Amino acid sequence: MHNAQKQYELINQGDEGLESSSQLDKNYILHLYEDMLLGRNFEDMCAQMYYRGKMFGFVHLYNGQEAVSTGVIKAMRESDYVCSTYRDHVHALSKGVSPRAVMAELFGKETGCSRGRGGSMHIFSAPHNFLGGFAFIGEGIPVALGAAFQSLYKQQVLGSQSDLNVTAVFFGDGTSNNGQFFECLNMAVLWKLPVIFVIENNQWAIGMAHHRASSTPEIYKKAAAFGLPGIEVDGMDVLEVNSVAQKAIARARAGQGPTLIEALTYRFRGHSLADPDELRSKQEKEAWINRDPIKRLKSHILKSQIADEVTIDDINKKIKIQIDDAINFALTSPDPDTRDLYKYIFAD
Ligand SMILES: Cc1ncc(C[n+]2csc(CCOP(=O)(O)OP(=O)(O)O)c2C)c(N)n1
Ligand SMILES: [Mg+2]
Repeated sequence: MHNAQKQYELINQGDEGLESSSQLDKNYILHLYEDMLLGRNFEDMCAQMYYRGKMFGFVHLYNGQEAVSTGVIKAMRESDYVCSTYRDHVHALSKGVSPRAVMAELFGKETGCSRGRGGSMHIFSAPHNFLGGFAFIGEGIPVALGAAFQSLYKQQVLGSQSDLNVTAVFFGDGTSNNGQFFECLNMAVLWKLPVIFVIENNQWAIGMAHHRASSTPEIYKKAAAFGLPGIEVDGMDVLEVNSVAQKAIARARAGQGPTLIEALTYRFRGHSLADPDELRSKQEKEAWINRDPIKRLKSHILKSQIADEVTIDDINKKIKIQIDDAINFALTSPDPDTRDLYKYIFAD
């Protein structure tokens, strides 16, 4: 996986999207496809398990938005940081947290990545530099700034010779109307922090249409007021997202400061599994579902003869095995011991 990433970093990138990807490493494209498929299948299984009563509280699924997680996070290194939202399962999977550890967390089991104490909205994994999982909107943005600041501090003040680590923070269109976003844009530019603001503009904040809630619905344009690059990208095209992310990451790593990426995307399910999803029109949903990022990449792979149906099918089978394994692991894992109720509340 890391090799495919390294190879890719060396390749000259075009930014015209799916059609221009012929020079991209084929294994890397299949790696992106596999990651998106893992996210989709994982979330579909979550829905099944939720309705069978295996999960508690709110569960927000990521179906439809996979190209954003995969495109950005697969362009990053293992040592880089990611901050997410309550729609966090798939970001964690892309960052390398195992499906077992995420599923067990959703089941509230001791083997979960947050020891079963967090649940769906609080996926966290220190070994993967995956900093959450936040229930409050916008909460991850200042945390991401802190992660980016410590990376710069290590280099500039403590004299570290290693490359700057980059932090990507994901959040929604609705969240971009929140004050923390603007404060953090200001500070990130002022201190040239190695951070990427990734706005997943899925057009809705629960039942509020984005164009009804924002003074300037084109969120990327707001970057200009703070002096950082603001880039709009087709969030249903993983190769385009990946190309834009590669450039933003290279810029951040070189100490040139932050970038704002607005990815235009759509969630294929309701806001959460408790949402009957009655406010969005059938036509709107269908138009976006027709642009399904996984189907698009699959047809590109076949059309460009990057791989054949057999290879695609093998990836499918591999993912299904992984998901079944995650479910069995979560089902058979122990609940936290009630005697450990106060464990992990304070640092040892
Ligand atoms: C500080 C805070 N205020 C309000 C809420 C309630 N809330 C939960 S999700 C949400 C909408 C967020 O929409 P968006 O940022 O577009 O993300 P999406 O759900 O579309 O991914 C709101 C207002 C919250 N979680 N936190
Ligand atoms: Mg939204």
